[in-house]
Amino acid sequence: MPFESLYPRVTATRRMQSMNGSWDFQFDPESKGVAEGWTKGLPNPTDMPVPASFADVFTDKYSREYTGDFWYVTTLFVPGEWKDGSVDIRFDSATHAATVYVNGTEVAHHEGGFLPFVAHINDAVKWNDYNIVAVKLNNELSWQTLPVGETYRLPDGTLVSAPYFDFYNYSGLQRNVNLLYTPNERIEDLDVVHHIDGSDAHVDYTVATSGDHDVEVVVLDEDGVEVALANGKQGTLDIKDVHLWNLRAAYLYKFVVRIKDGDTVIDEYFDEIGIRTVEVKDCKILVNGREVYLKGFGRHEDSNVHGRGFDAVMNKRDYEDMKWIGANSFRTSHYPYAEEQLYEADRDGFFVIDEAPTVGMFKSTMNFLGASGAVGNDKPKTFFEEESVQTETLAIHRRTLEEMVARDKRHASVCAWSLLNEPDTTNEAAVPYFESIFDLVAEIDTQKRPKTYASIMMSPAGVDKTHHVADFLMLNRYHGWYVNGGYAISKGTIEMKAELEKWHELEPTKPIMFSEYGADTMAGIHKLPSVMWSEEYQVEVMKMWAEIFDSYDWIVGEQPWNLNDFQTTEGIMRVDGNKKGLFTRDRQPKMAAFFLKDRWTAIPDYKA
Ligand code: GCB
Repeated sequence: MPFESLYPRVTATRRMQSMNGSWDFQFDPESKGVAEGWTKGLPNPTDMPVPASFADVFTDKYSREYTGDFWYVTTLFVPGEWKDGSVDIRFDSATHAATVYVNGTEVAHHEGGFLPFVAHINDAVKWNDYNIVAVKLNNELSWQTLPVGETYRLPDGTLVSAPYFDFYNYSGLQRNVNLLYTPNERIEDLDVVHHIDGSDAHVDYTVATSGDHDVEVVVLDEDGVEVALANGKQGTLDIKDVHLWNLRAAYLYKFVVRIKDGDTVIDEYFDEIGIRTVEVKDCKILVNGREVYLKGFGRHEDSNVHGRGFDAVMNKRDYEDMKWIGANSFRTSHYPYAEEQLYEADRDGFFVIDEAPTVGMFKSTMNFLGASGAVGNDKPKTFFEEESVQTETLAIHRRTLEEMVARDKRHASVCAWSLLNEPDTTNEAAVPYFESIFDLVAEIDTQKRPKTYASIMMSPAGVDKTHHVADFLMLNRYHGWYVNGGYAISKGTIEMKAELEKWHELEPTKPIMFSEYGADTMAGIHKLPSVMWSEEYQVEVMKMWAEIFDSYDWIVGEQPWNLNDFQTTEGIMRVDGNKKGLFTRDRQPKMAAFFLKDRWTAIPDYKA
């Protein structure tokens, strides 16, 4: 699906009309919408803003917790002058599955709630006229959805989702929706691979188009001065005295691609691209050949009332908070974030570990099944021993990775891939599955970025069967919270160091970073001496981990959980959500944020 991988833009040849705004909305608990003609209008709609999650705009619990089919409908005027080109609706995401209809005709179906897709609508539209666009969504969870979970019925028949993951199952049209016009002969993809050669760079590029005309690629620097030019769908751009993209010191070139017929421009597309290399070597992560130390966070796209709805204001604040505290990186836990977030990371020089929506692949009380009290934990087999996981889920996972790499491959900020969060790696059955997805990404990512997964505490060194596939190790560990909490915190240090030394013995050349650690902390609870949940205790937990990180030079980064407090399914382990944020849900710092600011602003982004 190359075309949807291009972030939509207006250029000399492309047009775009936002479809954000107020749509008609209705739940369809009996899944009767198609049979009853809802594709042409909803019988009893309420209005719903796009983009947003639907859950938190409602005041009743049935609506917030709603699981099943639901519909969004809007009226769309399609300009007649666009008839000579391709007209498509691009959904930046639709969570988790969507079928799109135009004037009652099905035009697209997509599964997976965190990556874009397009509906090609030329054959279904009335030109220069009003059209009805209807989207039937579904937010049920299963072992074949990413993220993974279950859906069950209450005695009265109400469907309930039981996430195997610790964040609220927000859904809906949560990102931008745009109507696009592109010429029929169009640019469909652009791929770049960077090589640094002294003070110069060579960029190998490949352009995919839907036709045979010549392609030209021009590179402009930040002052708009042309610095390189090449012709052909494939080639190399030579950039003299290159300004490299570096951590917290970004530089972006504008790559302009044109399909030309003599002097006539048939199609034009551009992207802002940073030039840098990333590799893992001798226990180090190197950006442009220089050793980095990662300071940052696991995050969520989550805010009050908007839920997971795209929120440019909150995103901006998150970047300002991360800059204030001295961070240089984050992980898109636990799903690919909106493309606007990656463009911001490109501009601000953040090292992003881009994570697939592959979370919940562990059957135990810690996968938040227990926390939500929803379903039993009596499964005899481990996750990867289930046949449907090795066949259907694997196929879906592979397709999702293809979509994610296609969308995110040009971003300088995307420096590594996380292919799973906390999977069950305790059993050999995980091995062929992991090899399949890691080999796939090695093949399709032409920049050959490092690949990894976030390891769960129940699968420590010696138990984990899959670490051989990872280029660097990422550990999620909760000493000081789920184990060895409170007064026993010093025991956590001893146990963690013992595990780390075992990891280093097993993988003596692989760098290790911490992708999660932390403590739930209710902002405003102060206690002397500290108790768990107090702000003082979160500071102690951060200090305990800092001492561990500073003990080994093969530890290459620290990303506490989480940047902000965030919403989860209700349950006895969560007080209106997960409170491990260093900032509150409204983006104000807790005490421990000041400790991290002091620590991180004293640690340089590059070791040398
Ligand atoms: C984890 C998960 C994360 C949870 C976190 C927690 O290991 O990866 O999604 O929110 O622990 O707070 O328990």
